[in-house]
Amino acid sequence: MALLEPFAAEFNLETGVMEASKNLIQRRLSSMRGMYADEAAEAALLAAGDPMIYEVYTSEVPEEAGQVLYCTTTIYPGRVGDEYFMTKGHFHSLRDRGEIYLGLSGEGYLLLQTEEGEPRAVPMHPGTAAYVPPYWAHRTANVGDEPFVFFAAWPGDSGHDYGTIEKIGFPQLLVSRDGQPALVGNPRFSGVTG
Ligand code: S6P
Ligand code: ZN
Repeated sequence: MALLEPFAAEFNLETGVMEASKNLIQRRLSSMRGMYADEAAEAALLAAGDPMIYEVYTSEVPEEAGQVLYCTTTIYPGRVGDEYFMTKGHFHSLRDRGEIYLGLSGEGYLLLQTEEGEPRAVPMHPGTAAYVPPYWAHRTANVGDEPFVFFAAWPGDSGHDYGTIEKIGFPQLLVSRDGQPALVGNPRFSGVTG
């Protein structure tokens, strides 16, 4: 493993913007087609201009064992039908790699599931350190009216498996009910992986 020079990155706690980052990932609704339950609402939003759902400023640390990768994620406020704007979500390719999230700004939820489809949900606020244990798929959603911003750090060799979530979804949907976040069963959840 190469000997890296120590360094520091500055980022904005309100917006999540990491000025020095050359790696900005932008996810519009069109890049996550089919992940929201309400297909008619998705089609209407796509026709109305394809909203930005979330942005990720990533570190430039090598993706290898022993390194610690980090990023900031900014999920914009909004819903597709009743369902709050959210990330795609993933398992780590190496399933026994965990992760730590730190809420910086706004209000959100961390949604998780095991490979057996056992769900969990953790509310996140500024100052919440939410732990993603090894083996749990994870996705975040913005349940407030402002951008939801959080910092994440995870092992450099984790890798990302998006395909499993694209195929099976999450067991629970996070929706707005009378203006409050509520978890409901996902009727399209296709269950256990494999
Ligand atoms: C990476 C970590 C986060 C997400 C980011 C976007 O392991 O969990 O940095 O990458 O929040 O979510 P997603 O599901 O599109 O990668
Ligand atoms: Zn992750």
